[in-house]
Amino acid sequence: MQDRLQSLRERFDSEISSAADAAALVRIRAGYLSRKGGVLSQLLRTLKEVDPAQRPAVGDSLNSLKRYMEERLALAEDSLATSPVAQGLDVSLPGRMPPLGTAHPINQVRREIEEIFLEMGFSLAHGPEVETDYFNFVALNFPIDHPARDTQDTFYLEGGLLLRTHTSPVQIRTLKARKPPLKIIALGKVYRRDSDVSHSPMFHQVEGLAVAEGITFADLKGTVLTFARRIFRDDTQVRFRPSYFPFVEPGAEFDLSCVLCAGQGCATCKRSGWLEMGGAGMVHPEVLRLSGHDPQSVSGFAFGLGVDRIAMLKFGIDDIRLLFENDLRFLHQFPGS
Ligand code: 2U9
Repeated sequence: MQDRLQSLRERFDSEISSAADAAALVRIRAGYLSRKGGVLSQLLRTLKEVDPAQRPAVGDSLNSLKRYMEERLALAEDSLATSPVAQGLDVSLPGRMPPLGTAHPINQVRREIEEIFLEMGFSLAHGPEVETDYFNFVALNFPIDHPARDTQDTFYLEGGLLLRTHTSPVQIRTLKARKPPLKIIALGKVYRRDSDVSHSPMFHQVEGLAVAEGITFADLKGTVLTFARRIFRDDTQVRFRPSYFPFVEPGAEFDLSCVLCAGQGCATCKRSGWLEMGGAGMVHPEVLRLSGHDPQSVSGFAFGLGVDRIAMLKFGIDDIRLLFENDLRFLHQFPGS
């Protein structure tokens, strides 16, 4: 008898757990507890046929099973009555999607650039945007009367501080703190007093620096070409033109074959087939010396390019200022990731 009660309880439990609505509960209640056809009521009626010695124990078990079933049924009926579905919620309605943000186009390009240089063995370096005259100019071999130091071009702050005009101070700080060999890139915001369709007072630069024994201009050319082919198209060509920057010698500017017309000539490259991309060179011996390195035993290359310009070319944006107005109608056009 006790075994029979146990299996009855198990069957009841499984029916209760799978009961989906009030009608199912009514059926279960009738099946087990109704006076006429309920299994338990029938069993209670057969109690008088049980051996009198076992009758009290069987009676107790039957009654406690009955109480158990009544409690569970009452609980199940309660929770169905208060469930959201019982109160009219339509669970088949489509979900309300929360608005998701996306990375700003500059940050999308920034991640791509960092990924490429990390794969080439560079590590990322960071530094402050508020700098001293020493790290921004002196350590980079800028003469005291260089036009970039003019208050017309540089944002000066109180206390002899300034907003960095390039990311080069990050490389100086790294050069002073570490021993070669080192290969770093610094990508971040820089500030210059300038504003038109192709200049914003705040813009983004990426600069690379490699210093070790035996570094040559050929290493620089290979690095820039590899980067250009990864970030734009894999048939991109690079050309270097001699130029001057106080912190490199020899210095150069480099152009890429137009990423839109592949050098055929179009409106973007002003029919020339080439796009000006950035500057580069071998680190000036004086810059190495000022940061505590012997230019006789190590050499280095460095390059710099504008991140915003890369983003504008990749996304077909013709006014740099659009990137910094935070107009969602503009930003939504670059869902990226
Ligand atoms: C150290 C030594 C040398 C980084 C360099 C340039 C040339 C350059 C501009 C390109 C367009 C900046 O974004 S832009 O406006 N950059 O022309 N940058 S070489 O040279 C360094 C940097 C750090 C210690």
